[in-house]
Amino acid sequence: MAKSKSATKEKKKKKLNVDWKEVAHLFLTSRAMDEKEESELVPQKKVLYQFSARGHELGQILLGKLLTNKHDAASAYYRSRPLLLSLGLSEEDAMAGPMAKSGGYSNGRDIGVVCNKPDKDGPKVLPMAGDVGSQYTPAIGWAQGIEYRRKELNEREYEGAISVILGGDGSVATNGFWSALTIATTQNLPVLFYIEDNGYGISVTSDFQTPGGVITNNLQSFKNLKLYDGDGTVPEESAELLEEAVSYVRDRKGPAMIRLTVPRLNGHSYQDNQAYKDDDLIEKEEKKDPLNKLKEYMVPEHVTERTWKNWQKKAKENIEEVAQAALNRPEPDTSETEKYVFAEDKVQTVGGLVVEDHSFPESSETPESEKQRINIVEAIRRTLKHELETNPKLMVFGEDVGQKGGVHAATMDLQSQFGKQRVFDTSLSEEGIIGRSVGLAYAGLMPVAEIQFRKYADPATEQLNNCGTIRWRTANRFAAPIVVRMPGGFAKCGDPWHSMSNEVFFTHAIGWQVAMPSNAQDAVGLLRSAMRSNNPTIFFEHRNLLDAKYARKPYPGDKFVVPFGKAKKLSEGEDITIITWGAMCERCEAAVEAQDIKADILDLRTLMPWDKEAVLKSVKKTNRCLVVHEDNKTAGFGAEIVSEIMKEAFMYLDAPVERLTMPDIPVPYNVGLMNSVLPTTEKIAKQVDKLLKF
Ligand SMILES: Cc1ncc(C[n+]2csc(CCOP(=O)(O)OP(=O)(O)O)c2C)c(N)n1
Repeated sequence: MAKSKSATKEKKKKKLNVDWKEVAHLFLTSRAMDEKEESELVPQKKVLYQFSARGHELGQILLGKLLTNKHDAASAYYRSRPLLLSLGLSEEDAMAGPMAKSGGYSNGRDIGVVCNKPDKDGPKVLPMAGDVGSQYTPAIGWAQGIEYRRKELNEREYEGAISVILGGDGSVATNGFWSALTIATTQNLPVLFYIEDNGYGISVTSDFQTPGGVITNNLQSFKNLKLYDGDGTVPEESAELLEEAVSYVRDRKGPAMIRLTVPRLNGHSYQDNQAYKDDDLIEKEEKKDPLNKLKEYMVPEHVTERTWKNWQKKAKENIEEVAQAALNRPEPDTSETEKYVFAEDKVQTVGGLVVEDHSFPESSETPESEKQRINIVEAIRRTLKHELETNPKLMVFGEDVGQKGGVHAATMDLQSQFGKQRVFDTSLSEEGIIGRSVGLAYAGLMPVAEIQFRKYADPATEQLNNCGTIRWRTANRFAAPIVVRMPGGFAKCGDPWHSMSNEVFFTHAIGWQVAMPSNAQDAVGLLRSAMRSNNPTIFFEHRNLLDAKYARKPYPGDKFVVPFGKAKKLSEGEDITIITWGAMCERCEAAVEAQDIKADILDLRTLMPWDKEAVLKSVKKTNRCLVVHEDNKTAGFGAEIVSEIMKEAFMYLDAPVERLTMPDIPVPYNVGLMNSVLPTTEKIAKQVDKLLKF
């Protein structure tokens, strides 16, 4: 049973292992930074976004000093700069970030307090994000990664490592918080939730975020969670509670949560004037300033008043110099702004297999065909199996993926062959599945996640979007190459839930590769490429193709890969170019066969990147083009293709480039309704005919 505990109630004082002088130095440094920004740099518009840490510093600094294992990681948020300083972030980087100067943790790409620390040989700070609550689930992935490397890969250096998540009292109302809490407590992961309760979100009080306003009270009955509660402004109390909480998690007693109350001495951000707080409250908060409490604790028992004043003066002088050095840094190079959306020449510091110098078995673009044809489900299963066999860092998971083998049977028997650490069920939280994948990838593993149906990736949208931008946001310091398998599209019938494709969403999201195989051979090659890639990939499994005769092909061998961005010609001809992918390939082929014409049918196979070169080459030859897709029309991926053709091949066209797609509605359930709106063979043939006669 979880138990809450306050250090003030402890009778016996523990001997603390704290270097208070260092804590004071870091505290004064952080405070001087905030003050410099608030009094000068923001008013002068040299810093455009400022989120003050004033009031929150003490606990963060103490926590940072407790993160001593090389494989510890913290997932923090915009008010966490004191933690980063405590973990050794350079003072100049800490000030240059908010100034959007070059270098540092994002090279001017991200708001300064949304930072990261990719220390190869020490504790890391995982890339922060602006979305409140999104910091939780990646940290869970890191924790699971620690345990996987420790237990499954027998890497002793992961012994005792922990994952820490920092969040405010507002963040406990988010999906990410609950998803992470569920995974941590059901899987008994080494995670410490560190809640900085300043009583407010922006202007909304804690009792709107959790009934009664105190999250640790409400979690008393949460199984497998140790709770600590205290005043984050009192030096000894904070230090003692934090030491206990960190040790509890390090000793593998289970996950824990510590809630420390702190005053928020500024508005939420610089722009927030706190008009929603009355003067009394503001005064009360000022009185709770942890800097005064630290001073009271240290002067005169540990140092003299004079020494303290001297430290304070020195910290201010130092920050003047640091700020000037940061201001002197050059502006970021505009010619590099588009770099690092995807992996480039320079390898990231943290995340993915490439960082681990992982070497894969040989690969080949030439299929070694067996005689027997297999369906896509079997193709996926065999490819997953082979990669699981040859890559101990690869794991496969999702809802019902374990014993059941997935609701589409693509992971059937994999758990019994590879064990529950490598092939496992997850809780019903897509945000949890994707966020956890991101953390696992940071930990140097290759997560292959299944989302049961495309539409059910919706709750994971925040994590998916953030995953795609990690490399760019951190200027190539971090990356999270993961594979997300997701079945979708129509099948025996349609419906708005299981049958959506909406692949265009992922092509528009930044940093994702998108694969949409139309047959078993390509499924093998693309999935293998994805699992060996240094970029995240959405791997779309079309439901109507999973067991379709059209999609059955011989297994192309364990080495077979299909590179991304290479279209496949399904038929050759001069009359017209038809561009398509997924389940529409079969229909386009049938439409052409039914007529006495010769067409280039291009199966794009991947939409990001897409084979523009092959498309333009073909259109320049045939002078006519039809794009066919199942996704709805407006701003569908066809619009992108057509726009490129118009720009690059306009002078070659003998007819307007047409699109045949679903109208802008969800896929209907009734088969008659569904067929009335899907591009069918007949509709494709008719459209081709129209273009040929133009
Ligand atoms: C998903 C999301 N919704 C809304 C916001 C806007 N927002 C930024 S901070 C904040 C309040 C966060 O409060 P809390 O978690 O208590 O942290 P604190 O700022 O008090 O330290 C809100 C609503 C956001 N950044 N992300």
